[in-house]
Order: sequence, then structure tokens, then C-alpha cells
Amino acid sequence: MTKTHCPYCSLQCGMTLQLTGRTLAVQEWREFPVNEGALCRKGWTATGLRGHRERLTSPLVRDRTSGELRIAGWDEALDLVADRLRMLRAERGPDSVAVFGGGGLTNEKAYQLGKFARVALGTSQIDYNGRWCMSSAASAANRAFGIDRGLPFPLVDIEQTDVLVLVGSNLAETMPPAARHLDRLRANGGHLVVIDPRLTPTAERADTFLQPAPGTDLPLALGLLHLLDAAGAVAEEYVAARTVGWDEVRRSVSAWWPERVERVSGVPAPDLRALAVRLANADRVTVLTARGAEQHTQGTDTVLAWIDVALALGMPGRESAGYGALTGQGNGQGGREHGPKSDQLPGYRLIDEPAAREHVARVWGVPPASLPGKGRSAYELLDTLGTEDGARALLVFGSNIVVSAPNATQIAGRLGELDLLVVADLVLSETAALADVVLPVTQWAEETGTVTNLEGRVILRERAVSPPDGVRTDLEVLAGLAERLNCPIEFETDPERIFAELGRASAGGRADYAGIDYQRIRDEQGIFWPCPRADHPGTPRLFTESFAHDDGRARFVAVEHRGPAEPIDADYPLHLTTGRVLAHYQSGAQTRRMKDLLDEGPFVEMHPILALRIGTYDGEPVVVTTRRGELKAPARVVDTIRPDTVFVPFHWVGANRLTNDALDPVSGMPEFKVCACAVRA
Ligand SMILES: Nc1nc2c(c(=O)[nH]1)N[C@H]1C(S)=C(S)[C@@H](COP(=O)(O)OP(=O)(O)OC[C@H]3O[C@@H](n4cnc5c(=O)[nH]c(N)nc54)[C@H](O)[C@@H]3O)O[C@H]1N2
Ligand SMILES: Nc1nc2c(c(=O)[nH]1)N[C@H]1C(S)=C(S)[C@@H](COP(=O)(O)OP(=O)(O)OC[C@H]3O[C@@H](n4cnc5c(=O)[nH]c(N)nc54)[C@H](O)[C@@H]3O)O[C@H]1N2
Ligand code: SF4
Ligand SMILES: [Mo]
Repeated sequence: MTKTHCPYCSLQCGMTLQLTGRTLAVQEWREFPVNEGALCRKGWTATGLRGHRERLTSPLVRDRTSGELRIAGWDEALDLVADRLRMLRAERGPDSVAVFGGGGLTNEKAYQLGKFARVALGTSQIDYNGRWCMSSAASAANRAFGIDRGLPFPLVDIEQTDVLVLVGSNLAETMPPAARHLDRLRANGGHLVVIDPRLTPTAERADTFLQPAPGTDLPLALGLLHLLDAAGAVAEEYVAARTVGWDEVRRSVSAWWPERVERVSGVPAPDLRALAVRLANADRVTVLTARGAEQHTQGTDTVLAWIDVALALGMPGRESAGYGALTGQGNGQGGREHGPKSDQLPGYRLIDEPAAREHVARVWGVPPASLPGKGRSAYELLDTLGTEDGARALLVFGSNIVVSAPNATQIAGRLGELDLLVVADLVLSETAALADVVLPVTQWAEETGTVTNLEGRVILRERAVSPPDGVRTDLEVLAGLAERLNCPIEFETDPERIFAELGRASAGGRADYAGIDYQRIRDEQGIFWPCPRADHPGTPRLFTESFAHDDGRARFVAVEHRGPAEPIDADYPLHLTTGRVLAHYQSGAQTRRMKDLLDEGPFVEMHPILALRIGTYDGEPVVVTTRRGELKAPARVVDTIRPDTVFVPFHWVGANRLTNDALDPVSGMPEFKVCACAVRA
């Protein structure tokens, strides 16, 4: 029996794996506090890829004459990759090789991948899919609080708040076991506010539901700030003692009266007024954002505006109150602290700070000057592949780019321009199918490693079964390549030793793991960072005394509403938004292959008024077009979505042929959540 955690989302539900004969079964782990034994459908079926007939168990190499993938040995595959990388680097310099990581990789893998890129390859061209997930919330939290830990408090704290505002989160489908906290909050007399263009299963639980047009969460926050100020409901004492910048925000919201907000967002002015009154009268308010609010070209500013609301009410740092972002991927949090982000070194250090470079270079045993500088953000990295100043080889670990990148046709074209595409994966994902070399790797239950959940709690996934013959761990793949590239330092493959090194590399950084070790995690059911020393208890709650800026104060930031990069017009008169359904995970590479999860394919969710207007019925095929592409899929006619908006899940090829690749200028986040489209029967 092995206590571990689910391979998927950032809730990282605890589970027990029981091996009986050759069968690996998922069972409860009731004592783990985050999910108390509960799992969603994806968690219960997570062992389905074990022994699956599509599981990759030998490397694949594209045959030069036939152009087809064929089975190869590990030495042949790794030698080939190393030879071609060496040649490219000699001809075109280290930045001709790029690396793309994933927020599902363990801390050990993320750390090792960042180190591999900077030391073994010497390239600045590394980023990861967390850029498409968490980056807007991260840049806003860094700006406002001086630190980015998704939730600065344990998730269970939301049960004790008085008003919980969920901005663009469909928690009941994206983290189902967490919905219990919403139910308990209401049982405790708390009030739940949900803001979403769709009346989701999460919104069905709400006491207040606001249904704005996609991309208008920012003016909603400005309107609330305007009303709170007008009502004298701003926490003046807190603002004076713990923050700076309120006066500028106060001035900037003076013209955002509720009728103007209504014109922009479609949310009735009386509803906004009622919400402002409720917030003004509540003792404790918690605001949580997720991808609905963040995946926009103004995602960073939107989060900043909602943080302004929380600060104006005097909440961050108080018990059972404040602001948090609901991180998405299993290790979305740890991934952005320790490795593959283009501007960072371990411990959430910045790669262009001399002291940070010196510290990390010392741990790695290389000269600081040998470390490259800051690289491109995810979309920019992918969109320059194969161009004159872009990379010519790409190594992918833990992302299915051609399904999940915005404007995916464009990106698939870029991958086609590469001299070498290498993908390490468990299955032949749509991206792996395009690769020159595919490396089969172990999956979660077959290896050990830590991840950091949405609360900043570092937890341990332990190996429960041996991997199939023929696969290697990502750590072994990196070590094998580093050796073949004549890397001056050796790459460790033992996760526990890598974690100890990560602790040293993160020591003194913002995300300090130095005091955490595997045994402590086992004994204490996870440890919240920062945890700088072995005798430090970890930090479940941040900001109780001060914020992470040098002066200890949080920053109010005044922001403006610009609106979506692609507004609707006569040719494309509807908003297209995209997101998730309960049964599938991300690009679907894993969950679409599970026989116990219903695979119904993509659909186009629309309101009956729209269906009537275009002359279609539930289940009939419709065509969605945008300036970038089209998708044919069945209509799903529901009266829970705004009549001016359609929704398509992105777990299947297609949704991202439609989406816009416009980026948030601060975070590099693409505008997955809104673009202009047309729909016809
Ligand atoms: N079942 C399932 N669960 C998952 C995942 C998965 O793939 N499947 N992925 C995990 C990951 S990586 C992530 S990032 C999280 C994401 O978790 P969520 O953010 O909860 O998921 P999404 O479905 O992307 O978006 C949430 C909601 O945003 C709404 N929305 C769209 N546009 C707007 C807008 O402009 N404003 C507002 N306020 N809302 C808008 C959508 O209607 C949707 O209901 O889920 C994690 N959990
Ligand atoms: N339209 C639209 N697009 C979106 C979003 C949206 O809301 N709308 N959301 C965005 C968000 S928030 C995210 S997080 C991304 C996610 O999208 P992707 O980056 O595509 O994430 P996954 O589908 O989880 O891809 C993980 C891949 O790695 C493999 N894998 C799993 N574990 C491991 C491992 O340990 N090692 C290796 N080497 N491989 C592994 C899996 O089999 C799979 O092929 O999509 C983004 N794209
Ligand atoms: S909620 Fe997330 S972590 Fe929990 S079982 Fe479902 S996918 Fe796994
Ligand atoms: Mo995500």
C-alpha cells in the first residue's frame, strides 16, 4: 500500500495505491486533509494508463527515407539527439536549441530540466506551459504582494470566510472535491459569489451569480472599488498601515459608476450595487481568481484590480480572508518556482539578478557567467522556432503543444520548420506524433518525486509499482543526454538527492525549500513553503505580519480597461470562450485514452436563442469560425450560457485552431478566454 497523490490537477488529492497481483487499484486516503479521501472521476481512474496498449515502451526515431517513426534502442535515440544538438550548437550557438517543460512535472524534474537547459545546453530558450496557466496571477501577485504563492493560506480557510468571490473558476468541475468547502461555507452562513459567463455547476451553488461578457472582469472590479469608496467602506486604517498606492486607485476608479460597468460587461447595475453592499458589510471577504479571469491580454491587470478590491476591504493577511489564485496543474506552483520559467532560477530567483546567479551557480558548480540570461516566454519561444533568430531544435517534456497552444495551426507549422523535435512522453500524443525522436518515460506511480499543490504545500508522490520494461524516467533521460553532450557536471538521477540539492539552490530565495526533506513531508502531511530550516514548521499562512516587499507593504496598482484584443464585429459577432469539462484533463493525451472516462469529443455550447437564430438543434453539427480557423462539432444547446457567447472545451484537437494568440504584455499569457467568432449550422 502506497500513500501518494493524484497525477492530475493542483488540488493533488491524497490517494492510496494498492497493488494486488498485477492490478493497481486506487483507494481512499482519508487522513490527507485537502481532500479527506474524496477524488474526482479522473483520480479514481488514474491508473488506467498502466499496461495500456498505447503506452510507449521503446524510443521511436523518424526514418530518414520513409519519413515514418520506427522503433529504436535507447543508445541509438540518445546518441542521435546528442549528435544533432552538438552540431546545431557548433553551427548556430547554444540558443539554437530550445526546451519546453510542463507544470505537471515534479519539482525534481522541473529543477533538473531548468539546470539541464542552462548548464548542459547553455541555452536561454526555455519556458513551459505554466505560462499559459498561471502567469498572469503570478505577475500580479508579485507586483502587489512581492511574492507569488497561489493561495497564501490553506484551502480549508475559505470555509470560515463570510463572502467568497470566485472570479472565473469552475471549481466544481475542475477540482470537484474542493466543492465541499463551498458547501460548508454556506452551511456556516457564508455567502458565495460566482462570476462566469456560464451558469456552471459551481455557479449553481452560488448565492450571487454575475454573468459578464468574457473579458470584462476588470471593469467589474473597478466598479466595485468605485462603489466601496463612495460608500466610505474602504478600510482606511488597514490601507494606511499596510499598503501604498490607494490614492491613485481611488482617482482611477472615480468614473467607473455602475451604469458604465453595466454597459461594458452586461452585469446589471443593481446587481453590482448589491454586491458592493454585501462586501462592505462583511467582516471577512476572500477573492479567488482562476483562468476565466486570467487568460486574457489584460489578465495581469484584471487580477491586480481584484487584489485592489481585497486590499481596499482590508483583507489580505487577515484570518480566513484575502486574495488567492487557484493554480491549475499538479505542480503548477512548484514548476514556476524551480526551473523551466524563462526568467527564473530555483527558489523563485530572477535569472538576471547577479546575486541570484552567483548563488545558484555555486550550488551547480559552474561559473556564474556561464549561465545564460532571460529567454522568451512560451508562445514567443514557439512562434520563433525555425526562424532566423529562433531555435532550430526543441525538446518537449510534459506538454502536448499542438493541442494546447493558442492559434495551434500556426504553432504546428512552426514545429514543422524545426531541424529536430524531441518529445518525452508516456503516449504518442499529437505532439509526439510529429517528433523526430520520441522518448518513452515513466509515469507518476512508477517514480518518486515531490510536487507543490495550489496551497504551496510541498507533498510527496511515492513510487508504487515498477515501470514497464523499456521506459526511463525523465531524470534518466536528462542525465543520459547531459553525459553525451560532455556536460562539465554530472546529472543526478535519484529524486531524493535532487530534492536535497533543490533545497540548497532555493535557500534564501523567495520560495525557500531548504528545511524540507522527504521524511518530514511523510511525517507532516506536506510542508508549506517557505521553510528555510529543518527546525522551521513551514508557513501555511503568509502576510499575517507583513507583505514580501522590502517595506512590508502591499501595493495598490491602478489599471485601465482595454478590452479583448479581438472585439466582436459584424463578421465575427460572438464571443468564443474555452475551458474544461469534468472528465477530461488538459490536452486529453492521458484522459482520452482511459476506457472508464467517456470520450464524447468536442462540442459547441450555445444558448437556445443563438441556436434558433442560426437554425440548429442540440446535437446537430455546427461550424465555428474565427480569423484563424474553423471547427465542426455538435451543438450543445443550454440556457446557462450568455446568448452572445459560445464555449468549446479544449481537450480535443480543434478548439485551439480558433483561439487568439494575442499575449498579455506583462505575463505572456495568451487570450484563451475570449476572441471573436461566427457560428453557422
Ligand atoms: N476536469 C479538469 N479539471 C482541471 C483541468 C482539466 O483540464 N480538466 N485542468 C487543471 C488546470 S491546468 C487548470 S489551469 C484549472 C483551470 O480551472 P478553471 O479556471 O476553473 O477552468 P476553466 O474551465 O479553464 O475556466 C473556468 C471558467 O471560466 C469561465 N470563463 C470564460 N471566460 C471568462 C471570463 O472572461 N470571465 C470569467 N469570470 N469567467 C470566464 C468559463 O466559463 C469557465 O467556467 O483546472 C485544473 N483542473
Ligand atoms: N483553448 C484553451 N487552451 C488552453 C487552455 C484553455 O483554457 N483554453 N488552458 C491552458 C492551460 S491552463 C494549460 S495548463 C495547458 C495544458 O496543456 P498541455 O501543456 O498540453 O498539458 P497536458 O495535456 O497536461 O500535457 C502533458 C503531456 O505530457 C505527458 N506527460 C504527463 N506526465 C509526464 C511526465 O512526467 N513526463 C513527461 N515527459 N511527460 C508527461 C502527457 O501524456 C501529455 O502528453 O493548456 C493551455 N491551453
Ligand atoms: S480533483 Fe484533481 S487532484 Fe483531485 S482527483 Fe480530481 S484531478 Fe485528481
Ligand atoms: Mo493550467
